[in-house]
Amino acid sequence: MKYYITTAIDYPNAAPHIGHSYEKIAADVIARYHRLCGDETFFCMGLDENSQHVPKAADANGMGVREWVDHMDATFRRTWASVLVSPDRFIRTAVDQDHARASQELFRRALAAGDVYKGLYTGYYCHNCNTFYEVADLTPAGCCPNHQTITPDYLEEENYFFALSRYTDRLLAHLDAHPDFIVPHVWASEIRSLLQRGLRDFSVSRPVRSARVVDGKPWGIAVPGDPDHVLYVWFDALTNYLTASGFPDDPGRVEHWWPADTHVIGKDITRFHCVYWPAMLMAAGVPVPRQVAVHGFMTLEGQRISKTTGNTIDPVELVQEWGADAIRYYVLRDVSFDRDGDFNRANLRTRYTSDLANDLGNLLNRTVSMIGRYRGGLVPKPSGHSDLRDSDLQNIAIRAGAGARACLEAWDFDGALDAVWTLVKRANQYVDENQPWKLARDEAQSARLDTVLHGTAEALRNLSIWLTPFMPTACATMQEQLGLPPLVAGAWSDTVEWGSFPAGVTVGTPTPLFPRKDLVPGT
Ligand code: ME8
Repeated sequence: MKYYITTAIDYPNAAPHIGHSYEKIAADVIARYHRLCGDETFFCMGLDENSQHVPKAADANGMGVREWVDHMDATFRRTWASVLVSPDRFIRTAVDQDHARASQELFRRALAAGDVYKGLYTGYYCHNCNTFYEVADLTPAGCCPNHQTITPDYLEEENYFFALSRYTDRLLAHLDAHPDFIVPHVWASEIRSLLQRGLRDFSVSRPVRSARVVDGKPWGIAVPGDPDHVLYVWFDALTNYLTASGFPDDPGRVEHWWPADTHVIGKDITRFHCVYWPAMLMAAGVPVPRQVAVHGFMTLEGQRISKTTGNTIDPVELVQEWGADAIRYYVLRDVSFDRDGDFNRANLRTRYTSDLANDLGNLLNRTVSMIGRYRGGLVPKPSGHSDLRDSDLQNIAIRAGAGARACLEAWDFDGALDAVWTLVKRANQYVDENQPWKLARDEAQSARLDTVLHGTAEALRNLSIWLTPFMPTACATMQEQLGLPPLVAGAWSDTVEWGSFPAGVTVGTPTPLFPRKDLVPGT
């Protein structure tokens, strides 16, 4: 099966913060999960460069616009690499020429279908979220409902409009026919009520005179056949998902990858993805994506982490302190996908120490050490004699793997980790109950010791597969210490066979997976 997953493309007006990383890590985990299940996976991310607030950010930072976007590109890529997020394509909407072609072709098709027309726009426009508002949408103080502190500009301008009002019924019918189009379902209900209130047409262009001129050209993608307009930035930004599938240059590639399987986005941009985007595609005669997965916000002391508020946390610094695996684990363990959640340094420290260093790291360390000490480093064959403790370990392992899988399919990351941790905990108990250090002193218990060491190694083998999407480096280290080869695509299905740890392999040197930190108060 193929699996095509995308994230929102970020505005490069400032460096990414931990909130942006949440979305990218979540999508990366799902992409890695699909690869592990043997799916041919394509993961796309990028930068939304054509917004007019990007040149403003360049000015504010004393840089030329091109220089600025290149600098932001390097900053974003460095950040994603530091949290081990690895897309197959990273689109830059102001640089990649195939993206300009895709956006213009989509516009042409919507125009040819009679769904794009010229008209006069009057209303408010927030330059930070690039959203058109009516007066009723603004806060009592006249601010953008999204940004709260920014006052949108009043505009009267000739624009091209997209006839969104014609799509209300088709979009409602699409929701009815595809109950999992928007997950979690709470967002589907919200979009449904928005549709039921009726839709208004929206602008899909801005006049060239409102665009910044860079290298002699207006910033933005030209409206085909009309030099006086550039495309509304959301029109081109949404099209990035289609660009990456090969549209319009490579129909065979589009056929293979499109429709996208999942767009992963934050809750502030559902209207664009669940209303505008499917309608734009319907107008152009292109299939609608299978699913939009919507996450909540990461907050700091209850307030949304945002560039506008300035309460940002740099993921790169966190990684330097804790390591990428621990940060990936922490954000998905502590902040549920379906709601807002606070970033909390004390919780990060507790999770690191208790879940990672004590529970998981210690299980690996004691297992590899005991195999070294009692069996000369060779993983023994189980004896054939097993008791209730062994079958319990096996049952919990099977339930944990199935539970993790079901949760990942449902975008429930903390549920998946909870499920996996039932085995981490049970395997540690299994060691405590069986006391291999006592068995090792009694020759008559040698077969039992073999079973226990093999069972524990087997639990770790499974854990190292299920946790790979979350903690790829730590899991590669686990496999290395267990003497196992690196994982191959499709490895997840192996775990159905409990007990398949290859006896006779030589374990590596036991080294702490998550070294205990000297804990500095207040960090
Ligand atoms: O919206 N917690 O870009 P953006 C979790 N360019 N997610 C957060 C967050 C937080 N505190 N703050 C932001 C845009 N995000 C457009 C997208 S897609 C065709 C165009 C998420 O840089 C936000 O919800 O403002 C969005 O999904 C992504 O980061 C990019 O936000």
